[in-house]
Amino acid sequence: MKIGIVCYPTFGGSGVVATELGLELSKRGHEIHFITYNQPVRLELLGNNVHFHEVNVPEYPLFHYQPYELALSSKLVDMVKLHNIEVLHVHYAIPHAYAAYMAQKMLREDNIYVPIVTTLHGTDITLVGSHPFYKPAVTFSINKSDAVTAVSQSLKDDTLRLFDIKNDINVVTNFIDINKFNHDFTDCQRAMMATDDEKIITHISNMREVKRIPDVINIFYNIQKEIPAKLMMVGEGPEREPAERLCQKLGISDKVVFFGNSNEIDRILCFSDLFLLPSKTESFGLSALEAMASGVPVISSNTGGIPEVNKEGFSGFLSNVGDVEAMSKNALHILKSEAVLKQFKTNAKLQAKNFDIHQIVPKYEAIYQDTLNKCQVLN
Ligand code: GMT
Repeated sequence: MKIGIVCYPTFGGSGVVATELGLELSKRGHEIHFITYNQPVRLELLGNNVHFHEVNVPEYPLFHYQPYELALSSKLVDMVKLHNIEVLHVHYAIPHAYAAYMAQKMLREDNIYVPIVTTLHGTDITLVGSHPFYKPAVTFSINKSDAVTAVSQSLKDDTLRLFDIKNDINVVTNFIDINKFNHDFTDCQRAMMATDDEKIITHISNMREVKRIPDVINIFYNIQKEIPAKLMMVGEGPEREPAERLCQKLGISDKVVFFGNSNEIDRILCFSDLFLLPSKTESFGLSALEAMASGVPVISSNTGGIPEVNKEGFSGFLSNVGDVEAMSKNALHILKSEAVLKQFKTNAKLQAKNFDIHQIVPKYEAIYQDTLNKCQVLN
């Protein structure tokens, strides 16, 4: 199949999922066209089956807001015609599903019908999409998509609760290529980060308010009072600076490393002992899955789709949002005993295997084929 993928090309989870999906589909013989404003961060290899088409939005001083949706829908029309793209898979309702619908309408004028598959990732539903300013457009775009998927059952439930949805929503969970996280542990370079007796705690996110970064710091503060430990903070975002100030205030700056955005997540996870994800909400928690695939147990909140990923008492522990004390206690329970830590590491890896890419990607292929079959009736 010739598949157009529209996503946010940044370090967010939706862009990562879209990129990994495109790469795996290309390995399975499909021709993939990424259509977005930058080359996606994890898209290193372009080749015969993987193409990137940049959406340019010319700056025009008259416009207070530059019309990205317009540029995207025009680009989609051009690329579908030029490359005979058969299916458009848009990640994120805002504004991608909306722009794709306009492209579909324009193409229809030329008797081309290209189905739209929309994948909902979370923030497009729970945080931004349900805002009254966007809600009618998001509802419309979801209802007009030829197929809709959500990355967890929890996100599907939220979407049905928050919007007036007439379409079916398929749950197709996020996934992981387990093999990519099968490290050669001698190559971990752990010694660069901590001494042998120190435990390494890691948090990865785009450091927005929803990630509850002060909770991450406070949990670590409690941990390091009882055992030698270091904290790895990976990612960029508005909460990074306040977090650095909090570390100074608590007197733990020398134990906390702020990496910024990194393309070496697997290397960092390779030497980590525990992953913290105390988010206020999380449709899935891809970073937690990546940690688990690296054999890193997860201390998380019990919100949104996280309980579908992190299994209580098996791959880690889950607590109520904001319950720093419980999260600290659970973290110490895992970290204080080498035997317990070893068991949780093994379990984390086992749990991650339930989300192996080879089980999930065929589900998307089936959905594409289904929309194409329906299209043939229309054409
Ligand atoms: O919250 C993020 O880190 C970014 C955000 C995004 O839109 O890229 O992530 C959302 O999609 C990810 C991939 O499906 C999920 O793993 C995250 O849980 C989800 N974030 C939220 O729901 C807050």
